Amino acid sequence: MRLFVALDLPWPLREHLATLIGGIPGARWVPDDNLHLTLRFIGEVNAPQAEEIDLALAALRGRAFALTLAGVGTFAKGGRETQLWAGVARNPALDHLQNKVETALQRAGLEPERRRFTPHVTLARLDNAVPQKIAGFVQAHNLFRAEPIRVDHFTLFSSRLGKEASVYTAEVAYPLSA
Ligand code: 3AM
Repeated sequence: MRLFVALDLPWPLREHLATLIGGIPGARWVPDDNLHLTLRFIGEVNAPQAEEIDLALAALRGRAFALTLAGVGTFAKGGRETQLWAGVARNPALDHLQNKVETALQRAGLEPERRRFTPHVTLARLDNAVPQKIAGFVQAHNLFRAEPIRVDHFTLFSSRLGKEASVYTAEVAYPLSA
């Protein structure tokens, strides 16, 4: 199965994010149900590995914290913008949790993640979008700032690649203490 660790987002926040959607022809917008903040992509694993991963994540002790989504931006590959996202206001508690997840996953036998953690919520994939439209969107929504949410758990998701959008299933939620 294909796994990743993420924060799910409460419905009112997903609803708020959904109001940003639109105005970029050719963008593939993420369905509201799929909006999440990835802590660590894992990829394909077999059942024994999945079990190890679950055990390691269940042993992680972390504290609940507040999180605010703020700003929008893009990731680019080979000089082309590929991904449009909502950003996260500076959040040492989130970085700390991500670090703990990374450590737990290495304990479960995964190779270290080489890429730096850049917290974001993907809003759209931009395969065929016109750069001026993307720039316009970023300018228009630069001051986006959501209500803070309380993060009191993180989640192991499985992902099935669908034709239109991937189908994400929350497999296990791991509580963070108050
Ligand atoms: O949270 P976002 O949307 O940035 O792009 C995938 C998504 O990221 C990413 O994992 C998240 C949950 O599916 N992803 C998919 N395949 C990946 C890979 N091979 C990957 N990240 C890194 N390497």
